[in-house]
Amino acid sequence: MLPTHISRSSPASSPTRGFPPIKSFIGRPLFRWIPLAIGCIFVLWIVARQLSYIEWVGRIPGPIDPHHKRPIPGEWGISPPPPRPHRVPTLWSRRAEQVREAFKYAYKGYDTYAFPRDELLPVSGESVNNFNGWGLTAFDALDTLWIMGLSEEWHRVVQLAANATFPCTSTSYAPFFETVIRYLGGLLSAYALSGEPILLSRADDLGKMLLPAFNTTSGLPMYAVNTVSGRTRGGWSGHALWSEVLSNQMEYKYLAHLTGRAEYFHKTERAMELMEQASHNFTVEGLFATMWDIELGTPANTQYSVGAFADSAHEYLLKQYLLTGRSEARARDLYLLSVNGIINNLLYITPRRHLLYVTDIHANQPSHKFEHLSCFLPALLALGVHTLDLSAQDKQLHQWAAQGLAETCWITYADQATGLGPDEMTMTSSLGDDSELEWDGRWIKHVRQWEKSRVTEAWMVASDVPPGVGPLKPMRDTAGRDYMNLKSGYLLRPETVESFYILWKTTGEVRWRERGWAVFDSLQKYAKTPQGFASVYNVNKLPVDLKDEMPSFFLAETLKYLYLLFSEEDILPLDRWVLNTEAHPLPVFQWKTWEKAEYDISH
Ligand code: DMJ
Repeated sequence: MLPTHISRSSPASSPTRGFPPIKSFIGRPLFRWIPLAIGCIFVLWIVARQLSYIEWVGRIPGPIDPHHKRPIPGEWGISPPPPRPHRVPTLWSRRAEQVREAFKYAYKGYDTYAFPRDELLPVSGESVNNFNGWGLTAFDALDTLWIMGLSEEWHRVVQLAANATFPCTSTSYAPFFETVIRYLGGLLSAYALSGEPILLSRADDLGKMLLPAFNTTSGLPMYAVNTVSGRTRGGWSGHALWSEVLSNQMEYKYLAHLTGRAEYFHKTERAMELMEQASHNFTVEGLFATMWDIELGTPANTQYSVGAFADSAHEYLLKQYLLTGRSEARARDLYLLSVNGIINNLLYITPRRHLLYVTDIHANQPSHKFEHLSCFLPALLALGVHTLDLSAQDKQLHQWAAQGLAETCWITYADQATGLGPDEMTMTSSLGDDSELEWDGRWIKHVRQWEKSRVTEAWMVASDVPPGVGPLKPMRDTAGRDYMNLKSGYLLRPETVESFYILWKTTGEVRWRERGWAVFDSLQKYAKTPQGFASVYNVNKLPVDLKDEMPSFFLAETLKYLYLLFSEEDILPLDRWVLNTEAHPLPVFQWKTWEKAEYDISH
């Protein structure tokens, strides 16, 4: 007897071996079911797909597990970045593509070795939590992922953001300035670009959690805040730094506009009121102190700068005016005051090469230090010239300053063995011990002298531009450079290429693109590691020594600016987008009638 489950006609016992001809099946009942079975499988497959789609749309995705198999983009119910246009490639679009590849490379290093921690350590392949531990690089890079059309990475970070609760332990604090410009700015710009509502929702959460920073007698923000308890703490100086006070207005005003929460506007605007009051009482006309008394809301020192402690405050005066549809005249007027204060007091030229630089002054004494951080200033000046209704004379002066400063920022790269720029320099401010002549390097004096001589000695004046503006030639010999590297490292900072980008956009002069390309070339040659890109210890030394850090702003800013500089498309038109100090684009908006009434905006 055969066991019951084996049929007598099973292949093993069948006398017919091999695959029978199709014809022989026609008319047999089993074959007639095959099309129906295929149809059913197809319908089930469609239903299954719909279910998983509904599941992704309908709920917040689960917690991120970096080792978990990644879901396929498209099944997430999150809008993907738009497809990038297919055009005939040009020299510059190919270069933009190479920047995109470099970005992908750096991000992959972060994704592989560091996600969801804050930053990659690109030499050791380790990671570090140095800004709250919420995934800083991912948040900071989010809008660049969108702009470059990297959908898989984009989806993963949106999922991370969707789950973010922005925790602090009972003893930890989130630094207010950095958290606003990097995390909040990152979320808001990614929301503005993609329309993904969950990003706005998280931005609103974070905006609220950081608000206690403003609970001071003056209303100026504290250095850091515990996002859970709302406790705050001051910084090392015991005062508020000017850059920290005035680098949250773009983010909080845009958030106020999107959410209708008036509190956001009022809290962030308080610093603007205090700046206006201070402007009636300047120690040096147009210059705002680098430190502010957190209780009184008044200047706490007589140091003036465009570099560390001050930099982005200058930026936010103009940029919040542009962002809010040019409706807030106070911001514009304070920008013009401050920028004229800079031109009249902080700009100098060196005696031999006539390098134009911006320095800081303390109790009326210029330090003659020039920081890489200050290399954002050419971009700001050029943006002001491009967007504001300035007199012809001011336009010219501001444009010369922008051009000359960007030229110096460039030359501090081009002079070095690596082609990368040092973080800080001491500029030569005298003719040397063997000279009996005094050198007064204040740029505005040289400009006025040059203007006079153009009128009285026109036949002798060789140049169309005043000293400090003309083109410079790179110099390898350190002795004749007119400056010394004080902090010799290149920290992957964006400011110089940021200025190249804005100068290219506003003047159309291709030399800014060429210089950006030279910087990118050096980055590829000297800063690349097997895991990402690293800061360089000494820009004038070959072979290079690399520092084990890849700051998030390298992805948020440096590579974004280079990509925008080379792209043939006008991805972020300057009249529609304003980039915050971390290069996160926010869209220009107009206050509604009720908002103007509520916020007392009259222009
Ligand atoms: C960035 O985080 C921001 O641009 C900030 O305003 C100052 N500098 C760093 C990069 O150098």
